[in-house]
Amino acid sequence: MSEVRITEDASGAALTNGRLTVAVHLNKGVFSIIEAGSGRAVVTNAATAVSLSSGRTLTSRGARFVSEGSTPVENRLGRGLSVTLQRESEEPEPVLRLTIALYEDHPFAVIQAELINTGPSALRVGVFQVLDDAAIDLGAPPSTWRFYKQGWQSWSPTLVLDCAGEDVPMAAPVIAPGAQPEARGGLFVSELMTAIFSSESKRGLVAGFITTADQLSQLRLDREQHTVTASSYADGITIPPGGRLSSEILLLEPTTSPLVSMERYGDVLGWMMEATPTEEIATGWCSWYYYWQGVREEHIIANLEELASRRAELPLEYVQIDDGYQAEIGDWLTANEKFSHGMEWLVDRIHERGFKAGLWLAPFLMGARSQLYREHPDWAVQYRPGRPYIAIQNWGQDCYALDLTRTEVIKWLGDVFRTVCGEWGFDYVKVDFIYAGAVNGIRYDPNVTRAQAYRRGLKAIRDAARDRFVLACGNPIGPSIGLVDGARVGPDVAPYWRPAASPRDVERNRMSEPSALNSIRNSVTRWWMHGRLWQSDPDCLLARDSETGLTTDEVRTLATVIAMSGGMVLDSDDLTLLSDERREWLATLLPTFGRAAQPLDLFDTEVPTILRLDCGTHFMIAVFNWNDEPASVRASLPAESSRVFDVWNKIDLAVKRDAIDLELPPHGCSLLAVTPEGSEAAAGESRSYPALFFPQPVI
Ligand code: 9PG
Repeated sequence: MSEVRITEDASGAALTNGRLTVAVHLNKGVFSIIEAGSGRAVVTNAATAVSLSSGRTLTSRGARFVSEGSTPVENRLGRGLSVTLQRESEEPEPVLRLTIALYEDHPFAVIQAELINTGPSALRVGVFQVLDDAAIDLGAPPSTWRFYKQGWQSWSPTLVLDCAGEDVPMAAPVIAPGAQPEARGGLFVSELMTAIFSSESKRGLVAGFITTADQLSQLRLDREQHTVTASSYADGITIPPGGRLSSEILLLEPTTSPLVSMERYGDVLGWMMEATPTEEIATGWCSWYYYWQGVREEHIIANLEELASRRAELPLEYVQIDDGYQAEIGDWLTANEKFSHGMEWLVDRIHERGFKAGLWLAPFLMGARSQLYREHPDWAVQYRPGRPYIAIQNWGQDCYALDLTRTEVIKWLGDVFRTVCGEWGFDYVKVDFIYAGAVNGIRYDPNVTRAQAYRRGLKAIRDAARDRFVLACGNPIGPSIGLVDGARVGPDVAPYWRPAASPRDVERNRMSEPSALNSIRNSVTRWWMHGRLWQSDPDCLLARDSETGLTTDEVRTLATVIAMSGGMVLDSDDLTLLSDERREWLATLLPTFGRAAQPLDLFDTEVPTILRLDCGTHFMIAVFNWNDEPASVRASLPAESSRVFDVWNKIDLAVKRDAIDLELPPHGCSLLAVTPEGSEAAAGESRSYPALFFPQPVI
């Protein structure tokens, strides 16, 4: 790649870095993005627009752009050049500007919209359409396109949809933000980012926001018009006279390697949001998926003792107490009668045994029955004036969303987490249902967006928890980046494969409900987040062979997905009841490798079937059968001539060339360690694999 250059004349401006060219058509108020090598215009006729709360919309399309010229830029993305365009207007209107930048070393363009209030009175801004109905050309019709639908929060389904079919509707406020378009044929919606790829032309586009602190964002594809719109929500905040407001920054990358481009997008998003994921992956035990809300302190102690007695075999770090210890939703500092010694006592027991202690809270929720709500009914976000906003109905009550624009609420959050981490000594907090901080309601301070309110709350937790591990759960993806150590990336796992009594035909509407399959889907499709935005939590392994609806093959599949996610490894069973064999399966995931496998067929299917991880000395390859019947599959192998070890069956499949034929049971998988023959790791007589990713040095 080379220096970024600009050429300008009366009708246009062209910015290029040798990879991409951004061509601006000044007299039409639109721009195009062209692959410099092939000359293909992937994005054309792209305008930028803004909608004011008054209902007025300003768009560059049809107006003219006036170029303010180019400016060298140097920031986290390196060196580049930007061009700023102003929408021309005869009327005394607010000024809409668009800045487009290319960088020397990157194959993408970044663009940002801005509104300047040049008038005498305040303006309220609804939403920026950073990209407004931009035409997409992938060299093949939209019926061949696939759309990566990125969910709004942890539990929201994330999957690749066939554009010949239809989108899957999502309901606010739990799994969708309160800004969903009317469902209609041919409209596809993704939160934060998307990737669109034609299975025929093998060309695509990654489009996503790379800043997320201030505005929620959304991408929409209109299959009938072949257009994409990228929205950045200002939520009606005010620009005073003379003031200005920017959208979040959008990245656009035409691509023929969508997995690589999505990983690069993740890198950039992490850099821009100053995410600093640690290499050390958290491991532990969690009470939820065995004891549920019935958990008692005796259960914690029994599992702690079991862990302590098997430390060598099961080197887990955290003992995490989930939902069920608290007096009420909101009354976090009062333990209920099942935890009669109190939480500080329990932390001491956990520490005494040499483990770290974790605690679940839902800190942005306030249960209708809680003392917190009785004392502070005014702390709830309002749905309509005088009506508290119900963020979820759970635990047999309405749970309201906390208003994080109130300073008293921020102070209370600080007090809670200083007590939990400082006084009680917890080393880890699982902050759950925190999308509640970003619901679309009326807050005390109307000049704070949903994203900003949410981040104020999360920042208060981050600051009070100091260096303790903060695991987000039920969290909006974008605005959490940079403030948490770990984040759940899927719906809850469960001791059954599909949502209870869910026949296949309604499955598509239930992809956010607890089930092993729903959890697995997101752990695989959100692989690119891990190690870039945070360490991902694929949710717990349920290794048990009794009190479960999961078959042997399903448990192995779950273990395989968790291992290949590279993310956190927590088990949630009564450890005292695990058979030797099932305990060994859990042990197989330790120590963690820490890197995520790529889903090679992401754009071919809704749940990828092939994961590949390059471990340096060898590849780990997982092949899945999501069908309800056995399947024969042929998996291709990376090296021309390879030694293949079947991890779960502990058998050497000897030397294979190019491909391997596998018989997979329903919902089962094969996990293979593949070593190029003749490589050092494959040399020698005997080999054994004590752990998945770290083959023993050859003896
Ligand atoms: C504790 C659990 C566990 C679990 C979390 C979360 O009603 N709902 O929509 C709903 C969604 C998720 C959920 C519970 C209810 O699970 O993901 O790990 O901590 O809370 O209550």
